[in-house]
Amino acid sequence: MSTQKHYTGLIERYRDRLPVSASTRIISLNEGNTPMIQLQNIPRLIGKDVEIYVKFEGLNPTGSFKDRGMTMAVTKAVEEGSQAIICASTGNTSAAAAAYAARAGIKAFVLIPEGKIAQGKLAQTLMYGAEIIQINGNFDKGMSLVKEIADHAPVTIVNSINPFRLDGQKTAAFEIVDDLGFAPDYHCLPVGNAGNISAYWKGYTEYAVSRVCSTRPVMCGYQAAGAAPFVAGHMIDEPETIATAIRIGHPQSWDFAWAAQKESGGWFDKFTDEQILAAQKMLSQYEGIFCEPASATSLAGALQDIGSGKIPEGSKIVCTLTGNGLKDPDTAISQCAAAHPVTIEASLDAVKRAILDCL
Ligand code: AN7
Repeated sequence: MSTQKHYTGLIERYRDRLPVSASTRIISLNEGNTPMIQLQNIPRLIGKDVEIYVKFEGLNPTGSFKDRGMTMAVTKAVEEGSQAIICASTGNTSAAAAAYAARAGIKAFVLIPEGKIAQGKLAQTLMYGAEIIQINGNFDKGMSLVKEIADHAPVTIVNSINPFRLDGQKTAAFEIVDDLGFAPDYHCLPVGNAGNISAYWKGYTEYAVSRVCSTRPVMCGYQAAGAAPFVAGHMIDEPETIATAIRIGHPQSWDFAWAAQKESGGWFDKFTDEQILAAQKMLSQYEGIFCEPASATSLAGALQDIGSGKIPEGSKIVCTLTGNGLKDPDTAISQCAAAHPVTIEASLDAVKRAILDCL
C-alpha cells in the first residue's frame, strides 16, 4: 500500500512555517508543488556551462504564482470573518483573488486598468464570478484607491501589502531548496509590485536561519524598460510595457525589495519589450515552455548576465516563470504573425506538398 499522501496545497505542506492553527479552515486549490525544469537546449545554444532551472509557476491552479499568496490571504481573511476581499491588479492577482473567493464562498472585488490586462486573465476573472471594477487609470492608481476604500467598506485587501500574501509566496523558495537539496547561486525573477522578490528572500532567509540550506542566492530583479522604478531609483508615473503584468511604476514592496537586493548582493536591471518577447519565444521554441511575457523577463536577464560573465560559468541559476503563456494569447499570436498559418486545400496532395516544402 502506498504511504504517499494526496497533495493538498502549500499551507498543509508548510504549515509549521505559516501562520495557521490546527483549527484554521484552509482555503486551497492545491496550489504550489510546481515543477523545476532544467533547461537543456538554451545553455548549449549560448555555449555556457551553467545549470539553469525554471520554476514554472504558470502551472498553479489559476496559472500564476499569485495562487501561493492568495491561498494564505483568503484563508486568513475567512478566519478573521471577512465576507469580501478586494485588490487592484494587472490581471493575475485578480484571477487568483476571484478563484479563491469562489472557493471560500465570499465576494471578490477587483480593480483593473481598462484595456491593459491580458485576455486570459479577464476571462478567468469573469468566470470565477468576481465583481470587476474597470478604471480609466493604471495599476498604481487602482492600488491607491484600494488602500483608501478599505477604510470606507468592509473589505479585506489581498494585494501584497497584506503580509499573509508574502508568507504564502515564500513557500516557492522552500520548494526550490527542498527540490535541489541546496539554494541556487542566483535567483532571477521579474519585478513589478516587488512582492515576489521580497517573499523569495524571506523564504530563503527562513530556511537559512533554520539551517535547511547553508547559503542564500544572489537575487536578480528584472524589470521592463518602460516600468523600471528600481533601475531609475525612484517611482515612475506613467509605466508602459507590453508585459502588462509588470506595468507598475509605484511598487508597494519598495523597501523589502531593496533589502533583498542589498542583503543578497544582487542587482536590478531592465529589458526592452523586444528583449522580453525574444526570451519568451526562445523558451517556447527551444525548450517547449510557454510563459507569459512578464515571466520571460527573468530569462532575458539571466541570459544577459550569463553572457557578460556577471553570473559566472559553473553557476546554478533558478528563474521564476511567474505566469502561463496561455494568459496572453493576443501577444503570442501577434508575435508569431510572420509564421501565420496559410490555409490550403483539404487534400492529401496539398498537405504532402506543404510538409515537403518545409523539410
Ligand atoms: C506574471 O496581478 O501585480 O513583483 O496585479 O503577474 O510580486 O508584483 C502581477 C505581477 C511578475 C510581478 N510576473 O510580481 C497583479 C500583479 C507576473 C505577474 C509579476 C506579476 P511582483
